[in-house]
Amino acid sequence: MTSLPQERRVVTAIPGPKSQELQARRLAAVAAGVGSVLPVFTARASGGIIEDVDGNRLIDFGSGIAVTSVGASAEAVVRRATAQLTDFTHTCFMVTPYEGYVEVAEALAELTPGDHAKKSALFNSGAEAVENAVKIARAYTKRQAVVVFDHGYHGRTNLTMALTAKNMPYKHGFGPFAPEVYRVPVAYGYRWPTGPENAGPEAAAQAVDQISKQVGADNVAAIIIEPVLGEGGFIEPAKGFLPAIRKFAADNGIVFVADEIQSGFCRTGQWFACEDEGIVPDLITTAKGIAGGLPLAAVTGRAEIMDAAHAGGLGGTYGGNPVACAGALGSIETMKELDLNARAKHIEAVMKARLTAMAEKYAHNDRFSIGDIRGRGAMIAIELVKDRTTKEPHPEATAALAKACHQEGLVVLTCGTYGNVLRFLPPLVIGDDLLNEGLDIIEQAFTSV
Ligand code: PLZ
Repeated sequence: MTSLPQERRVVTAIPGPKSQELQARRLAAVAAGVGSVLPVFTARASGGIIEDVDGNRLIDFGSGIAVTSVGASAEAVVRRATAQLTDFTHTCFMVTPYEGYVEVAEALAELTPGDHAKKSALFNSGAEAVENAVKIARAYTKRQAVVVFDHGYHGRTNLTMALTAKNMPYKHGFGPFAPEVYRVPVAYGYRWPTGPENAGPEAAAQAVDQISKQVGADNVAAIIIEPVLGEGGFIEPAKGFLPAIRKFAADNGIVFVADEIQSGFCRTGQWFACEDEGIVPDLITTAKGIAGGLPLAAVTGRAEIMDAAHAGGLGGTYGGNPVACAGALGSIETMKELDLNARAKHIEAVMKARLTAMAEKYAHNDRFSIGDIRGRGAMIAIELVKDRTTKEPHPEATAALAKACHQEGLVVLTCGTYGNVLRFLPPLVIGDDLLNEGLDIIEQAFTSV
């Protein structure tokens, strides 16, 4: 296990000379289509710190896109994965199974919402989990259509590109896309024309109307939604929206799928973000935070739906790899032991208080404003606009703020359909000192940009 001093340290320009050398090699050898937010090459990472090859220590407000919630080298993850590596690396669960896979499925049945009988199938990536949720829902309902939402993100494979809303960079030039995918409005409170208080019921009514009139409820196999939309801008659907859509699905025999790949596993201060409004999904997709950085994903749901796919219809060579399963068991153990849900809520309180003060302080900045502060737990974002009245998105200021943070040794990410959302996803184990220092850097960026 790596144990790094939990202190920021900037000793070179960022990126430093060794990172720049590696970046030159990388540009010659790695395809241009694979980008990096910050070309600082990692040497070690633990807790809230990423140490680069030049000896800089960066504060991590990204968690490798919401993955390393327990830290990037959590003791229990490393211990269990190492023991598993020594025992065996792979047999393929479809050839000769092993206990770790079953234990992960049991843990998922215990942790996901609802007390009905549940089953799981394990995969390698979030996109693969979402694809399989669609396969399962189609097998169960014997219907084809899939409904997704504005600003939704579900992956980069062919089917999940079709499910993802945003063209650039995810879909542009990569079509044709899978058929029978229909997109309907989501209750984006900040940008809802009649105001956030009307967004929930109005967006739900529009979505239901479009599904009923344009697709036909009887043709719909699945409705897939992120309970907090991630890449689309950390949009919490306005209250009442999710329950209304969930009810419409139940009333019409449609499989309701919560994509909790980014929002799940303590990220929002609950095991799953859909619990916030008491939603019990039929199927739930998980990945990212589940395994402390090892590649693992799952579809979990009602046993009768999960069992609808014929034997041999689901799977893959590596799905539920034993080392990744061991990592997941270590990650879940850590989340319980350290009560990371409580920790996420604490992070929310600290961040929102500081960001609210910053929004007021910089309200009269004539270059940009914080239009909205939102998110739950350690999934917090600010939406930047040119003007609070027109709400015109300000992607340039967002990029400049992110860059200013990077240069001071704080890893932050952007997101949003309009590229104007600065998002914060610290590891849940980050200490208060680092958290506040990160916020200081963000505040400094507001004055320097
Ligand atoms: N569903 C809700 O957030 C992955 C991807 C970033 P994979 N999000 C980060 C990028 O630019 O590729 C994600 C998600 C939700 C599905 C996925 C897909 O998960 O493990 O990346 O396939």
